[in-house]
Amino acid sequence: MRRLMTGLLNRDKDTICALASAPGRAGISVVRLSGPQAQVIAKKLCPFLPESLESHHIYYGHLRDPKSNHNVDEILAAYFSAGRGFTGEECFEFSLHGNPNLVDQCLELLVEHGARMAERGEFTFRAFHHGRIDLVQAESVLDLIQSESRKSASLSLRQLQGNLSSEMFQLKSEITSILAHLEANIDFAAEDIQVAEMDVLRDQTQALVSQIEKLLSNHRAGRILRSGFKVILLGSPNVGKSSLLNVLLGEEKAIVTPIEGTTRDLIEGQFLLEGYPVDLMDTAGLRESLDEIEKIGQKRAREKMESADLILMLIDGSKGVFPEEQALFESLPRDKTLVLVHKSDLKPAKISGDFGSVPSVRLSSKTGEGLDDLKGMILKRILQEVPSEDSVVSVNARHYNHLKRAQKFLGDSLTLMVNEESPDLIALELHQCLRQIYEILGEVYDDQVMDQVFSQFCIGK
Ligand SMILES: Nc1nc2c(ncn2[C@@H]2O[C@H](COP(=O)(O)OP(=O)(O)OP(=O)(O)O)[C@@H](O)[C@H]2O)c(=O)[nH]1
Ligand SMILES: [Mg+2]
Repeated sequence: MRRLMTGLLNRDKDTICALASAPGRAGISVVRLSGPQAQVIAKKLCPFLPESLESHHIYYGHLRDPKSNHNVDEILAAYFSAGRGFTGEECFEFSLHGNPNLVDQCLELLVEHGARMAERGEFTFRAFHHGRIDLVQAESVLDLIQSESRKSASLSLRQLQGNLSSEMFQLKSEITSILAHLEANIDFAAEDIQVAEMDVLRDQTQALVSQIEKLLSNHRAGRILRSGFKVILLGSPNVGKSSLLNVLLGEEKAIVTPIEGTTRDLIEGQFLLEGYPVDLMDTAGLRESLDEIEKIGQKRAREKMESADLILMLIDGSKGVFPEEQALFESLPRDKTLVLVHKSDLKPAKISGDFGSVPSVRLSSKTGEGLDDLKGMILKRILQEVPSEDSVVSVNARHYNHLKRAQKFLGDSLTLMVNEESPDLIALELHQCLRQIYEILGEVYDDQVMDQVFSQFCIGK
């Protein structure tokens, strides 16, 4: 079933090496070596290794250049036999003293004795290729490395342990079973033997449609845990958007001045709210402007508004609500908007705006008044999207697209079943659906997808 990936696969007979820990000076640095020649190469450079190695054992001694007999470093060598380490191949992890010069010498020796430098994600690609992990799990390795909060790390870890993969395997086996019954129907059609009642298959298909629907609904929650709940600050110039961004981020990220039109481009920062990542975006104040740059900034702000999870519309409470602000408010989606009556430390103007049922908070970036209320309201919105984080399955954009297609093929097959169309036609749709699941798991793939997934990794992973 698998198509070969031209780049990395053709070279999988090579033994590869790379620095696996962060570059630079550190307590220790870890160099990885993996591939068919790993043991031969390691034994040339580590005379302390015994003739017969035991998997998952750590050996201690000197890394030595066999040509000069010069000791390079005092190291620990962890050994993993073929099929038992991360890559599925024979593999070593050398712990050196954390000095880039030592690491360079070690890598040079490994290359000199038959290894080559690994490419981005090549260790993980090998783990995938040798069936140690599926593509969904490979992606979770990347997510785990890149996660910026504990919650997103724990989500990635659950995925690495296979929570989404097992859902996919279950879908795969159920669709395959429906197909088997259908195809038996086709084979025995001439003999007029009904293998499985069509209404049973129809109910099973319907249940699968709902199962996929449930997974799709995880997309948003997974995205929030992975890359943050997106909050955008909107409002007229000078209402204090940048000041609020700075207070929430706890740093002077955006420039604040009493001059209208200070912020012209998007300014973004992340903070954690009870451990949930919040992605906060400051925008150019919205007003009629002749300034080209400001106009572009305003256009960007409106575009970002579409993808935001929550819009915070600020007004200056000491000035009241201007007609253009009321008009801006009317153009916002009410279910994802909060109104912030800012600068509550100043003498309040009579608020003449009408915000209907949209909640509002009075607050001041200067004194901190109302900030906890605002945080509480944001958290409440997050919890509405992520009700029980332990049950969230991380459906990324790639999985989402395949699941959407799978759902469409299943839906089409269901319609054909209801209309009592021929089993051949129904089977055709189900095969297409199955293919989408295979693609999620990486059981069939095209090179471009593979390149896209693995090129995001760092070297040494
Ligand atoms: N009294 C008071 N002044 C504030 C408060 N927040 C901001 N300001 C002042 O309001 C002015 C404008 O603040 P900014 O944060 O630059 O406003 P902005 O909405 O980002 O403005 P633009 O970037 O021009 O759209 C500055 O002089 C701030 O010091 C507040 O809570 N209370
Ligand atoms: Mg600003």
